Amino acid sequence: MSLPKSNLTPEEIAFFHREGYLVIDRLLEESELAFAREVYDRIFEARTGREEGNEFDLAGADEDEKPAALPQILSPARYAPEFETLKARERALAITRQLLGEDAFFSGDHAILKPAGYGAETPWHQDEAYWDEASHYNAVSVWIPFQEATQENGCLHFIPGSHLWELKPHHPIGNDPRVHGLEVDEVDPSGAVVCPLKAGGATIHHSRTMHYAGPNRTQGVRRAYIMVFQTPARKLEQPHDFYWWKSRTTTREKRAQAYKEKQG
Ligand SMILES: O=C(O)CCC(=O)C(=O)O
Repeated sequence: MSLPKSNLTPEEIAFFHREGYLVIDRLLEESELAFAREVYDRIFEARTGREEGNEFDLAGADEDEKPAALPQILSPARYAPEFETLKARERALAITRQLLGEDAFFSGDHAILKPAGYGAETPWHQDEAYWDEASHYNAVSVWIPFQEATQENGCLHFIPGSHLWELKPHHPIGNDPRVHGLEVDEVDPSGAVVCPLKAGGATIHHSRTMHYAGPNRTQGVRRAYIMVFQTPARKLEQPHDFYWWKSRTTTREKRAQAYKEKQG
């Protein structure tokens, strides 16, 4: 695949490796924004992927009859291949290869919606706490808001340099085993950097960078589309112990299991 030339400067690359995040003013073309929003709203409106366990409430107990506090869809491009056609995908891959190495590849996507007026906060966490405890990762998330992202509607906050930390212990949000979302046990956010963005801008963060997004206190929805890129993961001789997954009883898992059994 011929990729657009990535335009990160040596200073930007050095900034990412030092701070664990990077701000890109524009990743998604202005002309693609309205289309991207339309596709995004369509799949959230239809709760696409719910039966398979791929649509759920990241911050709540995920009961069918209650509106989700923080709706999330895993692998949205599977349901809306329009996302694969966005030029931002190729651009993000080219940028990521500058940051992680030429063997970096797209490893998945997800979307997190903060509904107008009540979308919940995304608590402080490191992404790797969600992943395989037996693997070592060299990975980033490219986070793109499809409207302006502000401190009021839930832009990202990062703790500079935290990508160099060990993976910290996490627990389900609110210590509720029915909740899929994770929160770090302890963190001092006093040195955090807030990263507001224009629509179609992006932040890139390392898979260990400690990050947070506030609740949506505005009258508009906050849409974020996230692509994950990584180099091939390496198996750890001494796996971590992600005990926070072991006591989990989410309805998302139950739906995923039932769906698998139905498929045979
Ligand atoms: O969009 C959000 O609220 C949080 C995003 C996030 O945690 C991530 O992209 O890793």
